[in-house]
Amino acid sequence: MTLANDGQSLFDRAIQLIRAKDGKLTRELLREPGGFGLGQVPANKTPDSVTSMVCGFCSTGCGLTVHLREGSAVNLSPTTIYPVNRGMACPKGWEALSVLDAPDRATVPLLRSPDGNRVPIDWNKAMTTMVTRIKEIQAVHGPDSVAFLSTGQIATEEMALLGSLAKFGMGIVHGDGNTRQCMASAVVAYKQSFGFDAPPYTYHDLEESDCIVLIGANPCIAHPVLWERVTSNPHSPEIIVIDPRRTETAMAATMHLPVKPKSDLALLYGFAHLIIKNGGVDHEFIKAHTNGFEEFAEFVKDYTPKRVAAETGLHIADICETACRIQQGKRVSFWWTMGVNQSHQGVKTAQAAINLALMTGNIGRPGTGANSITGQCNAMGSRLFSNTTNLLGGRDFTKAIDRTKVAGILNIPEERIPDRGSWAYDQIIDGIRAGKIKALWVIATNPAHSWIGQNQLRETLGQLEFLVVQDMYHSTETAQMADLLLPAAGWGEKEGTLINSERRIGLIKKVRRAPGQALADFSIFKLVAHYYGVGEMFAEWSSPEAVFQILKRLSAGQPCDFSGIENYQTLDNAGGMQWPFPAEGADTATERRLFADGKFFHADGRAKFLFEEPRPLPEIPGGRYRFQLLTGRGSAAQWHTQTRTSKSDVLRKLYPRDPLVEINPADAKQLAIKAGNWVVVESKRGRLKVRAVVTPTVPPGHLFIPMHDASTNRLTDPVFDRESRQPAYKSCAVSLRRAANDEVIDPTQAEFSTLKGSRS
Ligand SMILES: Nc1nc2c(c(=O)[nH]1)N[C@H]1C(S)=C(S)[C@@H](COP(=O)(O)OP(=O)(O)OC[C@H]3O[C@@H](n4cnc5c(=O)[nH]c(N)nc54)[C@H](O)[C@@H]3O)O[C@H]1N2
Ligand SMILES: Nc1nc2c(c(=O)[nH]1)N[C@H]1C(S)=C(S)[C@@H](COP(=O)(O)OP(=O)(O)OC[C@H]3O[C@@H](n4cnc5c(=O)[nH]c(N)nc54)[C@H](O)[C@@H]3O)O[C@H]1N2
Ligand code: SF4
Ligand SMILES: [Mo]
Repeated sequence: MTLANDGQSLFDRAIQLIRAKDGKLTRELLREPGGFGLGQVPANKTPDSVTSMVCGFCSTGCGLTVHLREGSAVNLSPTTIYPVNRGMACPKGWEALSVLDAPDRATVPLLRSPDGNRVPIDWNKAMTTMVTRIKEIQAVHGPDSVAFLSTGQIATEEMALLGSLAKFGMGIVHGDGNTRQCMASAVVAYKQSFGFDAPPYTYHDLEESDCIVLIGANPCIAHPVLWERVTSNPHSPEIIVIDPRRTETAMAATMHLPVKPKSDLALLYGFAHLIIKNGGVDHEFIKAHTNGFEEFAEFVKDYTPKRVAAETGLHIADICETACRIQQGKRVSFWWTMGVNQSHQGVKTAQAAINLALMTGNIGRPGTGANSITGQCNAMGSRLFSNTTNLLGGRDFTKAIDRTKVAGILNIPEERIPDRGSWAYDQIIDGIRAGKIKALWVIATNPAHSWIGQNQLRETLGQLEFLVVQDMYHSTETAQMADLLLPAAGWGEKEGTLINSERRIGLIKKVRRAPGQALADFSIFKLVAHYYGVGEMFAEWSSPEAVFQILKRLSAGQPCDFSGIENYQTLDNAGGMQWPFPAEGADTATERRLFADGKFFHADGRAKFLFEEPRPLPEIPGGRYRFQLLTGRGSAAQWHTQTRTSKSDVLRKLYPRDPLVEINPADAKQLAIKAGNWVVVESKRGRLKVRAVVTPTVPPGHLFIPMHDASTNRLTDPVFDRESRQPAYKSCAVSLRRAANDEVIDPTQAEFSTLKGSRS
């Protein structure tokens, strides 16, 4: 990286340290108060007590000790005894409090008046307006003309209340969430292969493996504390990174396979082929615990190293060497993130990783597993309790027995529970376009930045009769489009639980007052229930902790059973607890993995081998659009659409000031592009102007643009995995050229890029 920006060089230095394999420097960097210029207690604000809670950014779920003065947070430091992070945090965690103080916090409900201005109103008017408009629209167009988009970034208690209120209380049929953008492929893959959506690992597995295979994952940037756990592995593990880019993680690996984007499926089948051929299969495990291996073995016969090399662009020798290292490993773990899930064939690619773990018996033992790393702080809570695709507790809306069970637990009439799941996110958007959905309620997500194929999406949102946005900030791209904005409290200003990647349930607490009239999402949902006239139905849902008790009942008997966790205090004392934790016979170890007994969640207790032929890329680079565009996380200091992270002075210094594209030096030379030049990147759908970063980390013919700039998704191609309906953000065809002096690409790009005031 060669960016003329102080923040970037500091960040580079941080990354250099993170790369240090012995972990010592990393630990110092991440733990040292003041290591990032953070952590000092302001002189006039000496803390008088501390409390701890989990971080509200990523799914790692680090413990943070919050320093309080007169009950209000003045500072924080990573919790040294929390089993996840053991005293470490990344820059976002360190800065979690400062982003709460931003001047663009939403402090009062805002209603768009007929002249287009947004007018402050009180909560009574906000609720009356919301409920009246929604009821009017439902009366004219039917109950399913209203939909909601939820999130993986609020507490489980909140998302369960939202999903239950919307579906059982308000008769809304369609609701989805930003976890569709993120986790859907892993969810479907696990459900089909294991019988339940259950990431099987504990983070300790990163320290126990002798071979760690990372597929489409860049933990140095996206999960820095998990990377730190890798550096604490005492077994000198093989670290195999499969990523088209030579990422920070790839640089630290023992082996990097720069696959052609979306050719992972062929590669993983190729490994299976070689391992079978070379006798590396665990027949005993396969026979006792799986179905479908014979068919799978027959299927991968065609995936010879020669074919795989042709399809992946890798050398035959590297493919064979990697298969050999996987075969030789005694404790091999396979980890994947968005490079796998965000693909037109994400489910099958995830299952190809699962197949490798199953066929080599690398599951259920320390240091093994087919492990999807989740993204948002409560993606796992949303997978189980958002009540969107799945009925509460990982159940099925279409099964009468599941509906009866939930109706019984919640003491509601069974006919209140819809007998079908929601439309997926893209189907909801299509529904708006087709005029079927007239009102949308968006909670803690920012689709007007993060959704794929942005120009089309913005037009579609503009078609709505009524758009309600519930957010911490009034300035997000989506909030600015809202007819009604509901000001929400954020992390640190409310309580509840989050579930991290390793299934650990952790607490968040109220350590600050929310600004102005902003309310916890929980309180907003309770208000909506009251004004809608269904408050009685949620009488028992009186506080987050009361809802936790309901969630326990909903989880009982399910694979995610945590009915044995008594209450919040128990969670607090234990430093978070992993599911399962049933009322009877729970394993009380601090770090636990699934499938130690080889029993999976299908009725016959067996896991399935699932596979299909790779399908071609939906948009193949060529002609005018000869570059392949990859998108993803740009730095450890940036979070998604930057509504939070752009509000911290410290974090702003740690990432590049201007939006950027990474270009291979050979391509840059050919197009006479120099580092720092403004360039234009264009797809069939839109174009944008960004600064060139010339770096060999991207292969020739490829470009990488971080997702944090609002215009990135103007380029992306709205295609979806057929099974999971997850958007394929990580591949489309684009062109590249130098921008002419003072070239203005599109007047709206400025609007897209500067909304957050982050580039002053
Ligand atoms: N700092 C920071 N951390 C975050 C987030 C954030 O916004 N900022 N977001 C959180 C969330 S919600 C998520 S989901 C995670 C995402 O975490 P990651 O998935 O690790 O992050 P990405 O950068 O989106 O993608 C990972 C890698 O996939 C590679 N890739 C692209 N296409 C392919 C392909 O076809 N095959 C393979 N093998 N690799 C490919 C990209 O080059 C990229 O390096 O991060 C979480 N952590
Ligand atoms: N091109 C491209 N696009 C991508 C991706 C990619 O790799 N490439 N990755 C995708 C992935 S994996 C993800 S997860 C999505 C993320 O996409 P988004 O969910 O749209 O991104 P965030 O910026 O996290 O948006 C969260 C919103 O919730 C608000 N918020 C935070 N806390 C609270 C709270 O407690 N209550 C309320 N009411 N509001 C709150 C924030 O201010 C913010 O506006 O982006 C996706 N988009
Ligand atoms: S790694 Fe994730 S959970 Fe830990 S401090 Fe950073 S953002 Fe928070
Ligand atoms: Mo995500």
